[in-house]
Amino acid sequence: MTVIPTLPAPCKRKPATDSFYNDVVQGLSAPQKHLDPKYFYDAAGDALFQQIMQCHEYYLTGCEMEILTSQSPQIAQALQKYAGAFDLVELGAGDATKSIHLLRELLDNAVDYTYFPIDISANVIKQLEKELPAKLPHLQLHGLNGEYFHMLQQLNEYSTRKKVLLFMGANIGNFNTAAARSFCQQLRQYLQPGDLLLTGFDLKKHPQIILNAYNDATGITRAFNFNLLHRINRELHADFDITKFEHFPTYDPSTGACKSYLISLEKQLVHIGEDVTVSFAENEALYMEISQKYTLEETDQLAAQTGFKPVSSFFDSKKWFVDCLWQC
Ligand code: AVI
Repeated sequence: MTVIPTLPAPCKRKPATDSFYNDVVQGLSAPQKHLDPKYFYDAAGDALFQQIMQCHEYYLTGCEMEILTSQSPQIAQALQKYAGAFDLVELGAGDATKSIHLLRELLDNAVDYTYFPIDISANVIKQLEKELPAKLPHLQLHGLNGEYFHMLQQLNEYSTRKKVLLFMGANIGNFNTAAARSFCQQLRQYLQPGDLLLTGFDLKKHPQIILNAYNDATGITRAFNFNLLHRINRELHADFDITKFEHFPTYDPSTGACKSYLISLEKQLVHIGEDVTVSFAENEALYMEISQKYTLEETDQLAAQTGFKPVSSFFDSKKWFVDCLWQC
């Protein structure tokens, strides 16, 4: 006899295995309430981040783009000098709008390499596999859809070639300094002596310039932060009242920590599904994201602490941003 299990009635409570739900509940139950910024990037968050990158206050994208468009020949030369023959692996490849300049330069120099973009979004990888060959017909491309370390592990089983890892866009800034150290140490474990890492850092500069980048006049960064509350409302059946929170970016020039908060404008209760109630005091801060800024000396220290040796630095003309080349 076949027993057909009864399907449970649709339930407003999320299962305990849902990591989004668990992370949100855990973050909102902590003494310093926080949300994990990786959840910013749903479809609406992706679109808002695209708009942030177009904002004139958000200088980071333009600075790194300038480095890639004007210095790809020098970067390509350095990669060949320090690595010889290699494959190019990009963590969080996105649409490769910056790295395409380096990819093209390497192809123009007849460098034999395969490009392995890694991204958590299957859609991103699908798009890259569809669009890049049209732009770079001779490119050998193998997309990897999944979590960085898991994909690096798979790659190590598949290819024994030397690796050049790209981690662009100041993504490392979204870790606090301790987490950046442990991330680099972990990365190092998937690399061999002689492998290279090219990673972008936003540099310390006048505090107002940094603060404005996270507080654009048109309110796109504000909307980007609030989008996560909308997402929680929609996907986890919560009832955040957006009008009762204020976007509050901060920058501490002594530590280089640029942190964004949402401030509760009054004492209030927020429900998540039927089981969880979170209470906010008036003026309580919900910590959303860090975007850590560095000096070049601090990037050198980070390399030294995590098993890398800095071999070259590529700056934009204002020296606001640096792509550091480190070797294992
Ligand atoms: C993705 N990351 C490098 C951006 C940053 O600058 O920290 C995310 C961002 N958040 C607000 N504006 C941009």
